[in-house]
Amino acid sequence: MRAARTIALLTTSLLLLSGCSTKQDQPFSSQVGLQLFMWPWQSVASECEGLGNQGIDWVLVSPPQEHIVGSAWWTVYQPVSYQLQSRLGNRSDFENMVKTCDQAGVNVLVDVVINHMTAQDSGIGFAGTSFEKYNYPGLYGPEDFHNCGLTAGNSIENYGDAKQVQTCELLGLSDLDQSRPNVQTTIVGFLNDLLNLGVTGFRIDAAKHIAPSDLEPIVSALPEETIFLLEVIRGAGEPIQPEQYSNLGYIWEFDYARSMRSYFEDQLIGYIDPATRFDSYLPSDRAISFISNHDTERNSQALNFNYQREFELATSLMLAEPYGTPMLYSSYYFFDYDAGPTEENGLVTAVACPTNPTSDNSYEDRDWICQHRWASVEKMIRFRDLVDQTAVVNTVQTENLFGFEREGKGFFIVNVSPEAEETVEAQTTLPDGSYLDLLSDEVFEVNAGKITLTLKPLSAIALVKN
Ligand code: AAO
Repeated sequence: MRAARTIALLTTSLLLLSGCSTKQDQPFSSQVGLQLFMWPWQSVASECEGLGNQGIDWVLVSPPQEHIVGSAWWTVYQPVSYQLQSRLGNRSDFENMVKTCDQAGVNVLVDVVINHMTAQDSGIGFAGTSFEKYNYPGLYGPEDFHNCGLTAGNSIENYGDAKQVQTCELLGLSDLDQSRPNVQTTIVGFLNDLLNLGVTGFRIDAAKHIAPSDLEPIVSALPEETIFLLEVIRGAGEPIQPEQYSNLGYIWEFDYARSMRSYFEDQLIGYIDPATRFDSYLPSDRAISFISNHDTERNSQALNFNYQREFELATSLMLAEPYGTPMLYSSYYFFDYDAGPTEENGLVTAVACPTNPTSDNSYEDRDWICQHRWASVEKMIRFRDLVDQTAVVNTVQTENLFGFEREGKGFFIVNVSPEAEETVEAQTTLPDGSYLDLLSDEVFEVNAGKITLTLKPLSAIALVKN
């Protein structure tokens, strides 16, 4: 399998190069990623050293290609050309970011928009390229787009109709026909250009809207070690499901993020069945687990900055449990769906994180939140590393508490109630002795296979051997 070979290749070459073991030796599924939504390249570069020290293995950056002009964040999801010139920076900024991150041990994955181009009749893009909705000089002409003829405006109206989803226009965006060899070649050229600049892989935006048989030749044309993360949103009862794409890459499990919202915001953690919780999800080694992304942050399907403490605790739970490859999320505060980050002279201004970032901070419109800098994140990545490869045993569950032992190595437990403090006596196979809560630095004792844990409202404990 592609992923397995990637791991072997990476491991061998890194071991040869460094002569020692590094975090990058870990299989992709044991790594931790971070989406830095709308962060300009220079800011990502400045952040990478800290990220490497925190134990973050890869960052996912926003689409880098020339896009339509406008202040809404989503202009970057309407490509005009594949020149690397955007409100997030130019080609040399991008190249420098990839090099700097690489030196810090952080891989760069890039969000690429290859399903479609723009929804505008005509215009001039960010880098000055003139275009029409079905004509992008040097790239695509009218014959390269689907004309589904299934709906009045050629736009997707019904997600229950697979043909509409994969041949009509998503949100009125001109829909590339990836079954055409010249379209495949052009897309592969764009992706190879990014790989030559040193990126490790891609998020395929709107992958659900490209038939797997049309995506496969693109994936196959790229080097075997390329990482693909596919956006195939799970929709109940829809004919197109993530599983149809799982041989092509890793896929975000949207039901994971949705469940985290219901556990924390709606406090439904007491009602889950831990034994069957992941049964309807993608297999763990194909899944990206996440608490939110830039879409769910805006559409109420997931936790967001309005539930900061819950977001932080959900992130801790995600890092504590062995489901999927976790992707953290870092973003800016907003009131208006469309609001992009602040800009100067058409470029997104450098990210300024709060001086003391915690989940208790308050924000003004379009302040950067920098969720990944909350102290608990680094601590929970440490917990994750220390308990790596251990099974989940001795689950604890009450109406407000959910916890488990990572067999013989650690114990994690969270209280989702904003009001109730609760104490439990948990059974454990952790050897008797003292254990450190990485989150509070308090010490707990395991005695005769039992441990007493008191959790304040909205809090967690993450124990490892002291
Ligand atoms: C902007 C304007 C539009 C305008 C358009 C063109 O906002 O009003 O029509 O320009 O002028 C981003 C922004 C868009 C923006 C677009 C273009 O989000 O606002 O449009 O750039 O600039 C579907 C796709 C999924 C897609 C998602 C938004 O499957 O791929 O829609 N996400 C990606 C990006 C996203 C980006 C694009 C794609 C386009 O992450 O940021 O758009 O490049 C169901 C389906 C999903 C479907 C949603 C759409 O989900 O299953 O596949 O996602 O509907 O609403 C329950 C259901 C679940 C359902 C969900 C809906 O949970 O169980 O099935 O509710 O929330």
